[in-house]
Amino acid sequence: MKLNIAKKIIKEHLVCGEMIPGQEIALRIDQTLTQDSTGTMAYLQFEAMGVPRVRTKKSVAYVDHNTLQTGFENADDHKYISTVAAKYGIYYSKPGNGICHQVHLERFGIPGMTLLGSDSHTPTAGGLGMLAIGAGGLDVAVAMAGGPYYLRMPEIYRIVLKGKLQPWVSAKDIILEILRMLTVKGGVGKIIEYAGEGVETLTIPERATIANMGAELGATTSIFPSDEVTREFLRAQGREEDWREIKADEGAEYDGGLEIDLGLLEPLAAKPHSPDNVAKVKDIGKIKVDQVAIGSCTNSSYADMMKVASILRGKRVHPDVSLVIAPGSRQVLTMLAQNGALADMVAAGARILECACGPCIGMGQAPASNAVSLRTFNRNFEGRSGTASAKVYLVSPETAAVSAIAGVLTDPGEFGEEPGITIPEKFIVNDNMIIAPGPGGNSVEVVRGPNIKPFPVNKELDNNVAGKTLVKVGDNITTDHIMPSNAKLLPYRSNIPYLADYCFMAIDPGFPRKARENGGGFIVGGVNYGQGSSREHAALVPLYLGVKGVIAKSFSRIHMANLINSGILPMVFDNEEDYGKIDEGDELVIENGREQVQRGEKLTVLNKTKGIEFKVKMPLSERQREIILAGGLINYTAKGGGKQC
Ligand code: MIC
Ligand code: SF4
Repeated sequence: MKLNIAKKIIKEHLVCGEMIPGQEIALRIDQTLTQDSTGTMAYLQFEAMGVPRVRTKKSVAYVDHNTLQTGFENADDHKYISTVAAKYGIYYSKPGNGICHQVHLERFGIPGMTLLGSDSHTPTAGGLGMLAIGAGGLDVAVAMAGGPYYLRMPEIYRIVLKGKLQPWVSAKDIILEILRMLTVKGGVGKIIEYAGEGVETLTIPERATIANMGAELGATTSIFPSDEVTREFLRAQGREEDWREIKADEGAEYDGGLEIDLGLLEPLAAKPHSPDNVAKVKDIGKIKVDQVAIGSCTNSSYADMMKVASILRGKRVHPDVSLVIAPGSRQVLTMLAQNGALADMVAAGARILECACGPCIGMGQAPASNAVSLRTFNRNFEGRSGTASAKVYLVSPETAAVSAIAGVLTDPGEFGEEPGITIPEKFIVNDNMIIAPGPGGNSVEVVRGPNIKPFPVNKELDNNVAGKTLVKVGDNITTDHIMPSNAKLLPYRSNIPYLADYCFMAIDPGFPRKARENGGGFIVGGVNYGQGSSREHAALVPLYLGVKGVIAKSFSRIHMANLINSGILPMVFDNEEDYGKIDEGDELVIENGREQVQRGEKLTVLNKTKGIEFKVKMPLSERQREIILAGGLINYTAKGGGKQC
């Protein structure tokens, strides 16, 4: 049988199930990654499993999100993660070493392997030909304990890249064009596989930029072939032995696809407040810019930074613009420092930030009120920058740097000739901020700070599931809406009771109070509910507040899995029109809910307030149904569940 790349890797890792789109499959996981804002919770859950040492080929714990340390909380969490890592055989990447996805690409990613990460941008490693998937922390904890990762077999969607990019057009513009075409829900249920002669013209960091923002399409993951370009990248990282060729068989089949002529693309920007709200930079016009932020796991590679430095060399950042730059890893920063590019940035007036997520997750650098902020990042959801009224545009590093000088949004083509940059044959490799695990075990004491609180665990599903509609929201609600993250809240990722007061803060600040007063209830949502981050806090916090179910028009993949893992019913309107028949405050009842779930058919929900009934679907596998009945994955596993298919 002729196989595409995704199916080749899935086949090699298939523990059970068949590669039929929509059917549940389970995959053996070779590597895991966590970052600190989801990692603390993932390791608490891993510890609860009582496994003496991780059973993956390699597990890495990064600290890159919560690095502000405005109080003891973050530093305590870092200590907790580093001691857990030492005890259980996990590599620990210290704060300052870089953003997890950039460092993983440089130092650990291996073509053909599977990677499960507690961060939605884990697919970045797809640029290297890895099958890299983002998941909730609990799923990653299970993988560390040696369990397989369950998912529905995605469709494999091929994007053929033809031709070559014009000067000043970059990988970011390719993925923005794809987002324009497919929208933020266009990738749901799909693995995006890249093919065509255009792929050979893209470096690994460029491929990684594209794979990274596949998360914004809602895709399960994105993957590129592993070819001579991949080999060169690994050689430059001193890891040529990790290379293996992976390409699709001639005549391999796909479930769908599209073609893009790279030569026709122009610099693009995603306008506020969605990554798919894309237009040509020149059509948006010369809007005044207040802030430019360059970095994040999307665009912080050596080449990206060198392009920026070359544009800034000998120039001055516009007096009205604050330009902040965060190189993606210490490797990148070291190389910029050694070749003088860092000095060019500083001389032009850039503010240099540490190698971390920083402003991308609202950890500092919140823009001024109503400010326009151009960012090379991947998400521009309303309020995510830390300033509710800010207008964030997502652009390429070239557009960002040129606009920082001009003070207005500018098509980089206006700057003149594109500066050529050369990529060194060898990158500077210094892994002394990565602590390899020793023998671990009882010789290591895990240090827990006072901010680490127990995580909530659900109880078995009741037969009568009833409660009020606590909130009714629209389409494309993100996990940033459900459980916001910013410099004030991120330190509390290991403290669910604290976070609970901020659930749905931007949409309905009264939500936590209503949930408490009513002893929990239901959430009603629109299309693509829970898109964005992998944070399981967007399920754990509602669980803590007593939420029993979410009824939506459709769900994003990771959030739906997190709801199931928490034992919260994820229900899909059988008839979308019924969405219009529920109002906030309506009393909903699922009579004999437990039996209905057991029967596995459509559930009947009674809207007692309006005196009407409607049907909802629960598109769950038998295993997922059992998890819901048990009250979440932890209970299911404790009760002897976790059967291997
Ligand atoms: C994000 O970009 O939203 C994050 C912060 O990296 C999240 C993880 C988190 O919420 O901790 C993600 O993408 O999964
Ligand atoms: Fe960090 Fe931003 Fe990437 Fe999330 S999207 S991992 S916050 S850099």
